[in-house]
Amino acid sequence: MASKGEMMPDLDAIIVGAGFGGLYMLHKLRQIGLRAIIIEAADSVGGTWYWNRYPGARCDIPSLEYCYSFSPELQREWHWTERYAAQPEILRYLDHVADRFDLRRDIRFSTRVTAAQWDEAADMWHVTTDAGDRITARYCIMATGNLSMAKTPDWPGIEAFAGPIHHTAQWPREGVDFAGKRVGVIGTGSSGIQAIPEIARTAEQVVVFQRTPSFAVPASNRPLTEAEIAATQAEYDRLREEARASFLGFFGGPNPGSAAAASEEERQATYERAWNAGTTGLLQAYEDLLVNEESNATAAEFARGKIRELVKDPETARRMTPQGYPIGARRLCSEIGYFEAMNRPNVTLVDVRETPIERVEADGIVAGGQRYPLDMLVLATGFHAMTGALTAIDITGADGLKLREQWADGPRSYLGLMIAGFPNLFMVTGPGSPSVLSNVVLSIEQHVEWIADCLAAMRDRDATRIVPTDEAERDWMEHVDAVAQTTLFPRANTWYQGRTRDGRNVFMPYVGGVGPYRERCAAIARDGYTGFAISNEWTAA
Ligand code: N01
Repeated sequence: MASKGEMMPDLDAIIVGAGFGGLYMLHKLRQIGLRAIIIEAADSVGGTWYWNRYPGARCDIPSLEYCYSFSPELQREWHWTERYAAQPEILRYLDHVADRFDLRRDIRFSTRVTAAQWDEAADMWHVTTDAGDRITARYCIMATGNLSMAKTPDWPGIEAFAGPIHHTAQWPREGVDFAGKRVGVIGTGSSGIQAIPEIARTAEQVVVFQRTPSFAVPASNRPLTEAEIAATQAEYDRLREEARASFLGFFGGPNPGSAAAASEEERQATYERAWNAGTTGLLQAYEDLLVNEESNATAAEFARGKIRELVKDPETARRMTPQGYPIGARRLCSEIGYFEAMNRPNVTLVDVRETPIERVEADGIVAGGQRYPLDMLVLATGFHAMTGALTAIDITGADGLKLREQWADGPRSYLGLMIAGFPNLFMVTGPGSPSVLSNVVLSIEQHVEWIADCLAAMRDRDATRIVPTDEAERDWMEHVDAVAQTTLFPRANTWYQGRTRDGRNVFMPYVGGVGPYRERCAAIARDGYTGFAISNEWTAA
């Protein structure tokens, strides 16, 4: 390892990942005059929207909100065609962003970062890739996404399945032909619920293997009109500002008042309107739905009633009806024709809690003693969420500290931005920040701008190392947990939870609200980066 004076790093920063986070990070670092590159495993940009090409994939936050705000020109020139854009359109948008800001020349595609090692003597990271690169950089910025490491079940016999197996998050670029095929779909989270109706349209037969039924609301998707695009364009600045100050980072907020306090009649009318208002509608019907159990139960019962109305076979409806967890505590799914698809004669539901999957055979799955002949499997089984992409990289911080070990009892961070013991390593929307429980594009922009401001301040003061103190990290984690416990989120078993080695849950996103979180990050920076230790004594830690 080199000493500080001896060796300068190859680059100011290495950014890992070319999705929404990495692309803006690169643009921003260039703007402040830093030398940076992105290293990206895929052969093009897009991140989650590159990989998740399964049929039916689309955003569940309105397109006019689920896009960058940093460039007024970009915001003006891009015209979304649908209220909730489908994956190909979002990918086209990110391709356009990469071209418009000339980002590709600083992206190494088809290259996976395998290791990153902190060099304490030289204040830099040594980054290794599967292409054999060894690159040094002062800063390493993980824009690796919260949902990017696909999770694959390990049922006995799965390797012997003779037909194709497609994970929704690793969908083949050329698409998949389901015609004449008997398709087993495993998983009924957001991905499965979006994919199943599309697969059922052309497959000979679909067998859906469901473990936990999800609450799902109609997407109420439709083409955007010129008039509504113009109306949003005219108000964009105000709407964006309000979203930044809001709880979830959306345009508009929840209706004031408590569901529990409303009359039954008023509640039903409100829920009925909210049901058709798009994917964020129902949970915004009353402001206390995610904190008041009694209120939440009224919304959950309303959604259960909809399932009973929409799913014709009472036994299938019973199995599909979520019980035992608050609505919204697991990600509320957005559906287009999901419940109707379950009425089709070519679709069968298997409840794997009642009849567990025993094994996979060359041409089928055996569950609960029954054999389901299948030609193809679609795994909509989700992700090693929030931590998987980071722990997949062999990250070694100060004093040989391994991130995998540091996070063995769940992720720890200060503000979801940095980790004690890992100097100059930043995360874009890391665990401990609002991230997945917000409009994530808005949260990405906030992190990117905070990180860029921090690096500019470091450069201006000739500082070469920043790291959160153990104490600041501990206090932040206690706060993240305390806030989560005031909500209903921890009452569900979800990918929002990490696990300690002794089996306790660790709630990972920060649910204290986008607005208050932003305020706090801004104040910390303004006050000289409180809670951080910075080299050359420029610190208010
Ligand atoms: O993954 P999930 P996802 N045997 O983890 C089941 C975002 N997203 O890809 O719930 C049997 O939600 C698992 O069962 P259980 C969004 O934030 C957004 O669908 O663990 N079943 C569950 O049903 C979302 O929340 C959109 O009991 C197994 C399913 O597989 C997040 O990504 C679209 C199993 C996994 O559901 C993840 O969604 C898509 C096993 N061994 C995704 N293992 C939008 O709309 C897992 N399951 C924008």
